[in-house]
Amino acid sequence: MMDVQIDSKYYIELEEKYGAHNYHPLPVVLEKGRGVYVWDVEGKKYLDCLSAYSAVNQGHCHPKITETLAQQAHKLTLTSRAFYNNVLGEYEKFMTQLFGYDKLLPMNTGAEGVETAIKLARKWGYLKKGIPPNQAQILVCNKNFHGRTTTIISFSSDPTAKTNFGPFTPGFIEVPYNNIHSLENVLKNHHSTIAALLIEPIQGEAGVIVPDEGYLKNAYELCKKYNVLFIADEIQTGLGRTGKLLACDYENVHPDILILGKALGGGMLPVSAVLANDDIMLCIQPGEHGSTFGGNPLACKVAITSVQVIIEEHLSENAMKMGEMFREGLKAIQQKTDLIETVRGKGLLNAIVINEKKGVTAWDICLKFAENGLLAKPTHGNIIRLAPPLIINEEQINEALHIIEKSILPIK
Ligand code: IF1
Repeated sequence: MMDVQIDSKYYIELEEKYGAHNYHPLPVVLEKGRGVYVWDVEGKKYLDCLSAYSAVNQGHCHPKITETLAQQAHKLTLTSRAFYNNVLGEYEKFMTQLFGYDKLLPMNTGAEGVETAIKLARKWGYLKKGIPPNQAQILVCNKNFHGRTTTIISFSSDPTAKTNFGPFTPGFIEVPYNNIHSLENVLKNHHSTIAALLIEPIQGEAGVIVPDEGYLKNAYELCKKYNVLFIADEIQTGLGRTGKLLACDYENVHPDILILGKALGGGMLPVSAVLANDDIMLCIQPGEHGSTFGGNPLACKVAITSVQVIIEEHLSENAMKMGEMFREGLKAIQQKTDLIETVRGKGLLNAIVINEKKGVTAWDICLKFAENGLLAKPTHGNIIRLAPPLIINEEQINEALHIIEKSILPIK
């Protein structure tokens, strides 16, 4: 067999030939990660400004999390929930006491967490609010992103996410995001059959849409007024990403149902969690919901360490500080070019909106970033999300800003 050149091209062709084409990745083949950096198969180093969509808040291959993973992997990894195990209860106690809830329902992916929250809210709606059978409605926001399952895309407003995947799950009413009057009108007119509002505190996929100050608090108060559960999807915004442990903390909103995921697994395993108090959580009784891997000892042990790292290394506070520095630097670059229309974000969940009228696309710019050693990817065409791991320091923020400036300014 002729010598095959094992390089990026080789791996890209493998995925092209043998893998489903459900993504269009940047032409970068990664082999190693540590902290805020990743390396491709040619040994080129990149500063990661995507963090696997906020699943690597603690940095790549965090030594403490890797150590926990390795230790537990030699002891006990999966029991199913047919039996108890000596990790799940400890994890549930740790998480419920940290976030202030009675109970936690462990799942794996973010979408499973969202599906669990939907089922829980509907159950509560029937058993506790007295909504007539099969008439529960859940309010969702325009431009939402909560995952890729058939029910979740049923309430997506993105044609790409839903076209030709029907028929769709009923029972969802769309309201405009960041519009308290529309929310109040819908609640006033339909509250008797509305079980919950499902909301992202900041809309990630939509392009890091930060709502007006007070919107979340007012939405929460309206939900209280109309006996509607407030479900916060903090899968992307939670665990320090926006500069607080939860994005809801900015407005002292304590969601009735809290959904966590992504960085809960420390960039190692899919771990998601739904937290709620007994009057909601106990609406689901044995046999009514579950998952083969949900609550497995390996994932729970990793999740404890993942959250401990966020707290012990003050990653929320660092995200707040580094995020402010990052946005300031991005705004300084914005002054020197008309390619950047907007800079926005909170903590280390940021985005720049590219003025594509100049004939340069956000994709072209991300290719240039990669050439210069920084990884980022566009969302919704002309928006580039910039979300490095929360361990990033000042020197690395300046390194990122230098690469961004060096990539954008020469483009006329
Ligand atoms: C893809 C987006 C980000 C999420 C929120 C639930 C989930 C996600 C707020 C589901 C997942 C991921 C999915 C991934 C890309 C990425 C993404 F662009 F798709 F929307 F981050 F913004 N709630 N987001 O952001 O969690 O089931 O994936 O564990 O599907 O392309 P999951």
